[in-house]
Amino acid sequence: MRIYGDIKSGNCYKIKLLAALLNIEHEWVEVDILNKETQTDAFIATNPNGKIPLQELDVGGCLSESNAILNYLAVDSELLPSDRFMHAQVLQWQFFEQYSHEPYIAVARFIAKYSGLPDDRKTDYESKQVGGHKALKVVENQLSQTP
Ligand SMILES: N[C@@H](CCC(=O)N[C@@H](CS)C(=O)NCC(=O)O)C(=O)O
Repeated sequence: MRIYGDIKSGNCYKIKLLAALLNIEHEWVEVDILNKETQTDAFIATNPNGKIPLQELDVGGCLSESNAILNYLAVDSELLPSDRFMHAQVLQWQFFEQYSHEPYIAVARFIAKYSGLPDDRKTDYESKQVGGHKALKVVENQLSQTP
């Protein structure tokens, strides 16, 4: 199994972390997004959305979207509950992460840490703060109840 990713990206790191926790053998192929390696014809042929992480399965086929990959890898492990409600709660947090956390915190981090907070992105960076803090408050609240 091959995983294409950038270890500095949260979406990719969580795949690497899960693979490590579950001792899943894989080949990690580092992809440079700043160098537009996700936008080549060869890459787009594997993921039309042109994004990492991307999993190339050893049984053939490719899977994109970090949380789809996490679910694929975690099936039948102690990290993915088989109980219906608990499984849905995992999905609930994963959808929350993609809709309410990642678009603010990951994007703000990208602008600041990858791009060096250039002047022409400062307004964009500032616009992510309210949503990011709201998401962190939700996470803090949950962690205070179920640490
Ligand atoms: N919803 C996707 C987001 C993937 C994503 O945004 N990947 C970024 C890196 S974190 C990327 O590939 N950016 C390069 C590009 O858009 O060309 C997921 O969870 O996998």
